[in-house]
Amino acid sequence: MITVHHLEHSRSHRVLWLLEELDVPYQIKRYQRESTMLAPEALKKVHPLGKSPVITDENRVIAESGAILEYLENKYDAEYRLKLADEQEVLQARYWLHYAEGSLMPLLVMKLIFGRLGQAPVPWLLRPVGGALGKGVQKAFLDKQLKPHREMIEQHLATHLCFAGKRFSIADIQMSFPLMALSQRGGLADMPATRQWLETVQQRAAWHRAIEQGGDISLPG
Ligand SMILES: N[C@@H](CCC(=O)N[C@@H](CS)C(=O)NCC(=O)O)C(=O)O
Repeated sequence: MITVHHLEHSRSHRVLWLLEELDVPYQIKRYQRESTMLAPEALKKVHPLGKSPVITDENRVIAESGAILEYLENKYDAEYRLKLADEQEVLQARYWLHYAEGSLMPLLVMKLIFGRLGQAPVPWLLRPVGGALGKGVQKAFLDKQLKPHREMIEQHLATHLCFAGKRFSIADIQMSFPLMALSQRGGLADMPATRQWLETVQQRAAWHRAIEQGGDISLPG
């Protein structure tokens, strides 16, 4: 039986979502975030980094959401519910699967950190300086870095139904998390096709079943 080590409000929603899409039985082991928003120490007993998602299946421990999605699809999608056959779509899906965590999320995590330099746990005396520094780095560096990403994603979704092309795939599941984070950290006002895509995928029955199983997902701005 697959066990999903599920941290609340986290990337492990992706794994629950895929399992629901594939209708594969699984069990959830739940973890609450600490007051620091970090994962509890208990997750380090499953995998040395102590991050979520991580799954166990037949004595295997698999971490990294992209690797987990690929593993589950290869092993449990014999019916090609989401698996792609068209070579061009397979290549596109692979690009977005890796891009989500390799290129986009690091900038969004930096935005989260620099956006908090004016808050606890930064000592209160330093918060005005920290806040100003954080805003400056966001404006001068991060927002500039993010601009071509925003344009590339919007252009892609304005001309394709899904990240792979025409068919919904694990690339859409993987991209959902950074796009929810982007919507909190910069907004999607100038990205109408991306907003539309997000609304559409969030209407899928399996998305809702994953929320029922794992709890709502709200990401900090
Ligand atoms: N690249 C990894 C990132 C894993 C990750 O950072 N997960 C976050 C939750 S969204 C986490 O465990 N945060 C708690 C912590 O860092 O202690 C993946 O895609 O699985």
